[in-house]
Amino acid sequence: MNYKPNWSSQYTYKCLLLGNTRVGKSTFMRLLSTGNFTEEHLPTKGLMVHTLLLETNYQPLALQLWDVAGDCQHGGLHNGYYFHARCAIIMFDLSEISSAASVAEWVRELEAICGPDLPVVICGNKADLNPFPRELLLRRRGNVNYCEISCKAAWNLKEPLELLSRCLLGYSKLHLISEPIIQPVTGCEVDKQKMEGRVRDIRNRALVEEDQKGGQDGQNRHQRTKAQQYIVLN
Ligand SMILES: Nc1nc2c(ncn2[C@@H]2O[C@H](COP(=O)(O)OP(=O)(O)OP(=O)(O)O)[C@@H](O)[C@H]2O)c(=O)[nH]1
Ligand SMILES: [Mg+2]
Repeated sequence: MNYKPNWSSQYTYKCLLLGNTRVGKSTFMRLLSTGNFTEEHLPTKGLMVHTLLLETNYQPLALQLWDVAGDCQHGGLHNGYYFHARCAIIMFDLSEISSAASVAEWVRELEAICGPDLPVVICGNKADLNPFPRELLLRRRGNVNYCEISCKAAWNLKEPLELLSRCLLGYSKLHLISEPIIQPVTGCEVDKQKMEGRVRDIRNRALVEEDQKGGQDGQNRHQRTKAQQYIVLN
């Protein structure tokens, strides 16, 4: 058979979708694959996989999303799911502080199995709800990116995919040139300007990696003290 797919399997990447239960992992995957938003929370049992084909200004690639139960009762994540992962989206709920507090734990678990160099996007979902304001603090590392989305308002859904594609293919100016047209739930919207400012602020306040190693100067000590007032995302 003379079948030639228009992307090479070399450019197919397994992408883990991680995060606590109810943060919206399956909603995100369902939206991207069917365009439908579901109000109900149907806990994922075990695993769902969906492959997204992405067109970029450089070359196409495929992200194979692995959506697993955030809750151990429904299967949880076994180490085997992590094998051969090439990147990950760690999702949390912007209106639920405890889901943000778990992000660092998800990062640690991921790194323990896949190593520290895996491209990761930390993604706050439900930007249409009341996001908790300034508690988020990110540790800046080369392979970790931060973004916020709303599945319900269909806002910014392409950014996590774009950030991962840039890391995976190594083009800093890469952007997606096509995306599924997804309608927001009627009446659900986000204040885009406000949200974009918020994300900029979180990115700007990120601690540089040296701070984690415990520098001795006064400024680092000051930053570490301040950091204790925040939820540190990774
Ligand atoms: N307001 C709002 N609700 C959302 C959004 N995204 C998802 N939800 C709701 O969040 C709930 C949980 O969504 P799921 O996608 O099932 O969560 P999950 O992370 O897959 O949960 P598990 O499978 O249990 O790990 C559902 O009731 C969704 O309707 C959003 O952007 N805004
Ligand atoms: Mg799910």
